[in-house]
Amino acid sequence: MGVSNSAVGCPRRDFVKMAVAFAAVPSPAPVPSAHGFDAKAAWKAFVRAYWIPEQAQFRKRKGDDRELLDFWLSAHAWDAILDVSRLFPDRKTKAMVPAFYDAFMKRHPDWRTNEFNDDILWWTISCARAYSATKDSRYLSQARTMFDWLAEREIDDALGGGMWWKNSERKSKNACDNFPAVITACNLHRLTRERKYLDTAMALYSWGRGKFFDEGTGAVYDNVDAEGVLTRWDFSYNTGTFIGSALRLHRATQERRYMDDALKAGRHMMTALSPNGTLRPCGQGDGGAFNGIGARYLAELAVVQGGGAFSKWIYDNAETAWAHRRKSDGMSGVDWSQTPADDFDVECQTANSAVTLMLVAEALRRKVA
Ligand code: 7K2
Repeated sequence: MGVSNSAVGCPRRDFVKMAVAFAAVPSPAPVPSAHGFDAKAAWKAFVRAYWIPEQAQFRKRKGDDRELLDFWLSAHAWDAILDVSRLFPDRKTKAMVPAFYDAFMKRHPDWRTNEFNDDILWWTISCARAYSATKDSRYLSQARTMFDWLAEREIDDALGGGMWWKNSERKSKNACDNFPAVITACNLHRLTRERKYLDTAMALYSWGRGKFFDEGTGAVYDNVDAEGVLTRWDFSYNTGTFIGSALRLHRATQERRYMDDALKAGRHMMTALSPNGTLRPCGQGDGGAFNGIGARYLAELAVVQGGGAFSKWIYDNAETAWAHRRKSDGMSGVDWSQTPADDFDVECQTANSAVTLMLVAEALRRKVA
């Protein structure tokens, strides 16, 4: 895939650029962008289809307000709100940041009652981002309290380290916990400068890399059970959070091995996971969110690489998804290279993945991660 190795030793200023991304956004771009996608229009269509203003939450399916978007999927929707409030700031979107959080907290006042540790971690990632964007201390405090709770009771020496998948049982340790935990810990380290977060991040990364990362192919496998048996599912979201983890540890330590890992995993996403160049569909349900997560972190890699194959992949995918939105409501579907049929129920998280792809492509175009 022709990714130049000369770009591996990434200059420090690029990471600084990433760190201050929320603060410094180049002036708004002309819309539609020169790149054949329109992230702002995609976002507006998404809000029209799924946002319930009276509840400040997203509906799961168009035209049906009985079911709201699930716990972990809401974190990714909030991430998109954070993207938009940075890229296209206006009063209405900025107000969505606290409104969505407050309404979610009403639905789920104590996250520790959720048995999925990964669900909590997606939210701690978003909370740390929201704090960077707004400086509202309750987001930081929530991220810390929840992460500290998980780190204290859900990481142990069984299987040599790592975090458990569920806080209600001890059956497996999964990539979808361990890399989001690294991302959260790195974010908290950057925000608090407390060394314990970096230590936790490095320990979890090293354990997770040893268990899940295939050094030959760049794949990031899914989980190990309590007996240590590896399940080799190969999902874009795990590759994505592995990349996000490696990039943050590279930024914190300047050790090149982390960047090498990120590059290898990034190439895997662009090749094996993208037959014909477009990220392979993962269905709806939980799978509907996977590719948005994958794209988010591949775009971070593209930003620090400053152009090249990763950027091209992001733009190509964004253009493909935009070109295959349907006329009736502007939604892209499960497969970014196929226009969804008018009677197909695109679930909120599936639509959000395509919107996220376009938002991170827009951020990349403006050179902010
Ligand atoms: O087996 C885990 C994970 O390792 C795997 O990648 C996915 C594949 O399935 C489960 S995680 C699924 C849960 C995530 N948190 C929210 C729950 O509602 C959801 O079942 O899909």
